[in-house]
Amino acid sequence: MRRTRYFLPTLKEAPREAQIVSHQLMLRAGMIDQHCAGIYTWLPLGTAVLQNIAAIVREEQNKVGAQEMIMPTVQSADLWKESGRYEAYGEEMLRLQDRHGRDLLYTPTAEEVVTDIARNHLKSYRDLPNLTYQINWKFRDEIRPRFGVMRGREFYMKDAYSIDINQEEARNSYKEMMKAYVRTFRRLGLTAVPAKADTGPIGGDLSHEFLIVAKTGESELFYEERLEDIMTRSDEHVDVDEILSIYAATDEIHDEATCPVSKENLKVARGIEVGHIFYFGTKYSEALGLTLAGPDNTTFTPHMGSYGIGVSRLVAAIIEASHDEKGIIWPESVAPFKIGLVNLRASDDACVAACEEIYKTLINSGITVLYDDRDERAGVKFADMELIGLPWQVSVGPRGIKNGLVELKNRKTGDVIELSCEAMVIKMIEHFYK
Ligand code: P5A
Repeated sequence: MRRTRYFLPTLKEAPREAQIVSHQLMLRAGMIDQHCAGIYTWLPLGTAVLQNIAAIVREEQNKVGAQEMIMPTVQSADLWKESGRYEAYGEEMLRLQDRHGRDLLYTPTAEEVVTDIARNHLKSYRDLPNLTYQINWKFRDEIRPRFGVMRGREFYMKDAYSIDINQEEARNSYKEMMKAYVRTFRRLGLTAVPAKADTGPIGGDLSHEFLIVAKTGESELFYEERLEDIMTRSDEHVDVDEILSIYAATDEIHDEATCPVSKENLKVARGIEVGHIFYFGTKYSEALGLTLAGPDNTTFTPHMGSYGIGVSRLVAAIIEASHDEKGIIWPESVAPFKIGLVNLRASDDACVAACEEIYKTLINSGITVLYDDRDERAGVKFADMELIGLPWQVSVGPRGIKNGLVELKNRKTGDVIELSCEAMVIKMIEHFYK
């Protein structure tokens, strides 16, 4: 993408309303535009990151056998009246009416719809297990939307739902989903702590929150320190039983008096909740009358669970976990472009020719590039590149290019090397396709 053609409205200063660094940087980097309280437009750069995160979440869901579908965002209130949550959800639910005066709502979550689909289409125990998910917009009329997309009113969530024959099978689904979560957060370059949690309005008796350790986190977190190593291992293999055996809890559950971990091994931190999983048994299947045929002419009520990831919140959480005083530092897996190409002298024919050649070659190799071809001062271009945090920067200037040399900088380490155009291209291809 050429910067002269790209809609990227970067700002020198953060607007005053932004209190936390991720909100400031998302506004300054031209990722989002506030529409009204807690509701945002995702501009092209923000959209690219959001979709890269969603793609990783999707791949890991598919890997454990979850099947993607898309449920309605506007739902009939009748179903929610049946489950009892139309009243219970309270002021957070956005209620609407159609032209016939029928009650509708904008979905804050979708347990009711999934249970309704199951009662319409599943017949017997042979149809189980059933594991589905969607990645879709939700609305919760938060009393205090704040910190940008961290706590929005409209937000993007991955929500998965499991339906199983009994409690034991349901716990297996819960563990499979946990496996997918560990892999997902590893790929996003995050240290996520799975903590025992309260179930709130979703209900149930088994629940874990996944929290990213960050000073600005809204929850307090207590965990055994060795959990961090396990959560950040780079391999595919995940031992869920091992993870479940290590202590971690949010402040709602943690009790100093009964905590099994010694003071020296217990870490206390603040965390951002980026995922929450629930096993709630027959709460919704009973309320909505979902019964299936069992073996030998019996019937039974299936056991269910639901599994959320805050995809839009993750964009902010990644920035909280990965930035410096100059701007964002994207993990390669989610970066909106892998490489930023900076032409230091747009009026120099040799620089332009070299940039065009590099740009073409990298793009033809399947590597995403943002090419800053503007007629701007080098300082302005560098500041923008640091701000938007692409993992690699290639700069082409008149002095170097006389000898066929360019500079390659790693945004995270700050390391800079000078090398020929060809060597740089080969190094990048090897790096991204290793
Ligand atoms: C699980 C999936 C649920 O809604 N039902 C379907 C269950 N869980 S949850 O914990 O309430 O939400 C799941 C994740 O969504 C993110 N989230 C938000 N992100 C941004 N702004 C909000 N206002 C907001 N509310 C919830 C969180 O990451 C949460 O873990």
